[in-house]
Amino acid sequence: MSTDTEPAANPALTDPDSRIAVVTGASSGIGEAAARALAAQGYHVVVGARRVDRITALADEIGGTGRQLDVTDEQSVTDFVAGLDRVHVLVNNAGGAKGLDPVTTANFDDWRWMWETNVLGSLRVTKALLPALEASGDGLIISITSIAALEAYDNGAGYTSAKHAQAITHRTLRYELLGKPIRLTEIAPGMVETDFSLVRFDGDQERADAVYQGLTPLSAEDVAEVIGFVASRPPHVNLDQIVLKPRDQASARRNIKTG
Ligand code: 8X3
Repeated sequence: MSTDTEPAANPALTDPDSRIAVVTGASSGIGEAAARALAAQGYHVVVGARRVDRITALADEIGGTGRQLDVTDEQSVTDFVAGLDRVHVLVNNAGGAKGLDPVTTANFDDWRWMWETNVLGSLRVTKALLPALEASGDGLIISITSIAALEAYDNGAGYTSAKHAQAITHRTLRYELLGKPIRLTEIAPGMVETDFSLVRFDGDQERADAVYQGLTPLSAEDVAEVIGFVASRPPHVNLDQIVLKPRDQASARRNIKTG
């Protein structure tokens, strides 16, 4: 099924027997791999991202639904969730890092982008889908945070503060939704070789490649396998928080290259 301009047009979305998963930031990396993993488990996956050509191709490939999504735009989120009355799994994956500057020279545009995507973007999508997650009778919210949600490091405050805020919002929901049929899992990856560093370094391929040279990072598929595991647990099992790093990385700033 390709890009869906009539929100409820795909019968899988309203079929009471189908299990629906929603993945944000699905045009590449962890989001794309997660969409594939969930589709392989039989979910009808609704994939969202700004790059409509990418999500259309992915939706075609996995038999899902592709819808354009900009998580920083309220109207885009409203359009994205239209007709989604029952959702079993939401993977909040959209987000990322921009820049690696000390606080003293913080770039406000970079900070705004990181807070808009990671924090407010995840909040916006989650808020919009909470009724559908509850209506499914067995909802699951997976937030892809980062080890940057657990640590502070030099020059990383724009990203670490945004990831901490995203994670705290997620963890707060775990308390506030207690008693409702919605599980919450935070997945906090370390180094994953995707376009993460390319975005962080504004398209500087050489600088991005250097991050992963000399060690073996996680792949998007490594993280997606964990997402698939979480989504395949029975409804009474809540995996609260999962931290995964490459063997070669001990913390955000310590790996086999830095010692
Ligand atoms: C990114 C984690 O370790 O690459 O979310 O800085 S790390």
